[in-house]
Amino acid sequence: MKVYINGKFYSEKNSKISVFDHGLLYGDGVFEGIRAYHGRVFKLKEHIDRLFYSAKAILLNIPMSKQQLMDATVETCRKNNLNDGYVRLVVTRGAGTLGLNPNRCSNPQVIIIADTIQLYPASLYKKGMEIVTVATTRNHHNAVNPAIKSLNYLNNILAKIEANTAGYEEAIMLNSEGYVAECTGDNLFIIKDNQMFTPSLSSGALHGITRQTSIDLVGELGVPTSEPNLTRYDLYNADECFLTGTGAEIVPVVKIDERKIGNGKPGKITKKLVKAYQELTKVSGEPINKIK
Ligand code: PXG
Repeated sequence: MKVYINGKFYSEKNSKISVFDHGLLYGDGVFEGIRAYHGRVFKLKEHIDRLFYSAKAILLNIPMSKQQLMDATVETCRKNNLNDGYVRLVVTRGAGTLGLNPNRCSNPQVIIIADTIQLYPASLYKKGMEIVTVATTRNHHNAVNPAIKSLNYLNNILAKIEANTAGYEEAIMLNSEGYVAECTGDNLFIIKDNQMFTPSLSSGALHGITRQTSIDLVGELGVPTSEPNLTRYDLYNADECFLTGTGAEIVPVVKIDERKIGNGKPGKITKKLVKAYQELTKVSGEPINKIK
């Protein structure tokens, strides 16, 4: 594997970052998780845009243009012969002194790793996932805004630990007002009476790229989406539920806090969306090898 760091490629063994990097010391930095399908980088522009928004929010200056970063991402896939897989883009605050002050950090580190990912077993997508609500509250937007895809994922990890210790793969996180925000690494959707609902960004959902794609694809099926405050009661009484994320893609949910959702099987619209999403990944994206 060849890893991109600041414009150069290194072997896995030689891919090294300073122990004084504030990305490590304080989780001070931002990242993106991107997929490649069939030799194309899926939704690359959207991911790069979001990375720059995250960086802006934490006053981190990415030392490259968007186009340069897109080119570097595609180049990293090419160098690794990655036709289908997962790209992790990381920008850290860079090495500094001990102490929080980001102004003492000089060089933001731009890292691109091209690898594979499988978050859940294939069987789970067929039979659907059972998930639970956990006690860990999603970050308040005045603390760390959930829109920022920062290197500090402890909020999500704590929720994931709660789910795992209870014997579940994924957790529903509520915001500080008790409304549904999202899962630890995925956005959440429900379908009720042929309408789709998902938590708004202001209720603590990440502006998920798979979320937006799902809203668009389900819209094409004639199902409108709205973003009201959602309570657990709304989830329990939904006809269908599913999660969306770059890593997990579209995951049907069949049980929430032991309440069966719909008939306890992946829903009709959910299954149509899974299919439409797979079709889209076949034809869309930035080609890794320009000559096709
Ligand atoms: N919410 C959170 C908190 C996320 O981290 C999503 C929603 C879905 O957003 P996208 O843009 O991916 O549709 C995410 C993204 C992993 C992993 O390693 C997690 C994500 C993406 C890729 C890999 O668990 N989460």
